[in-house]
Amino acid sequence: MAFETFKKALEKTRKLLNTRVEDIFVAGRTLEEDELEELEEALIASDVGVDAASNIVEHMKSVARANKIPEGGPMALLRDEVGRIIGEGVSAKFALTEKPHVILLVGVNGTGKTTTAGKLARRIQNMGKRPLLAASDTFRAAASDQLEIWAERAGVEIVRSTSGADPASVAFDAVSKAVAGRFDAVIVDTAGRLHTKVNLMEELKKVSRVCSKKIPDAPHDVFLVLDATTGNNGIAQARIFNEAIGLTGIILTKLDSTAKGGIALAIMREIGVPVVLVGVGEKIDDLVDFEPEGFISGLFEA
Ligand SMILES: Nc1nc2c(ncn2[C@@H]2O[C@H](COP(=O)(O)OP(=O)(O)O)[C@@H](O)[C@H]2O)c(=O)[nH]1
Ligand SMILES: [Mg+2]
Repeated sequence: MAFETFKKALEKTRKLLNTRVEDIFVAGRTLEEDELEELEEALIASDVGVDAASNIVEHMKSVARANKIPEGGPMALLRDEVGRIIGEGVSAKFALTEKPHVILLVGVNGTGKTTTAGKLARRIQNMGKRPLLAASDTFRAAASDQLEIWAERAGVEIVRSTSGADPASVAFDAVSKAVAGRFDAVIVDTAGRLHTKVNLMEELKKVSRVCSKKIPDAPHDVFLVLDATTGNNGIAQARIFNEAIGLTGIILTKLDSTAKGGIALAIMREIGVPVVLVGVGEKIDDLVDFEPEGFISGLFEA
């Protein structure tokens, strides 16, 4: 089920890639230099990253030179190459390993952090576990209200404070409540931009530090919520957040509304942080596991 949903989310990317790849290889099984150059451009257009695109094409060239093109022709070869790149990369599955398992959601404004917090709460509940939401985006009252709506939808508890309160203190209260109340997970929603002079990264580090005051190895996960439609800018964001606070994974949102789904590959390859979950819509159940097999099928199969 999740596999199919995931594939469906890649529809736009697949259309872009397949149309171009079919045009390129219309001549049949030959692999000429200029065709490969066009393929490289098509891959770059789907945002797999310049580096991955050239790596894929270089490999295809050497296979073609050695006359080892598989039965399925250039398309099958391309699929194998993408599979190889994914196989070489990092991977991780979403799981709760501690009780409570503390999850920090970070990212710039509008990428889908609050929505993802709600979806994640539902998902954890579906696993038969009890999550607690923490509204650590305290700079706008509306941000906490928005999370509260998700808490109601998911039917889970929320810790929030008045607008302007210290984000770290909300996180601390939530982790404390989760320990005392034996919750299974805490999902901390944070701000993407601050309306104070405080640096966002410093603020996030403080939120993280405060969690560890209550539970030494918390937060157990720091997920960057990344908007897939931002393309290469997303890579820059991932790099900055990873260097500043250290990420355990990436949640790639809005995969349903972009033809740039190749970004998943670029992130794993260039940043070395696994894409763990994928947002495929605006509803509470629109969050699925990142599945490498589904990703490859999604890119190449109708
Ligand atoms: N199509 C689509 N929209 C999403 C997804 N995730 C979030 N959104 C939308 O993105 C917008 C910003 O989301 P929000 O959670 O407020 O972002 P935040 O500023 O990072 O907290 C909202 O309109 C969401 O409905 C997704 O996976 N797919
Ligand atoms: Mg938000």
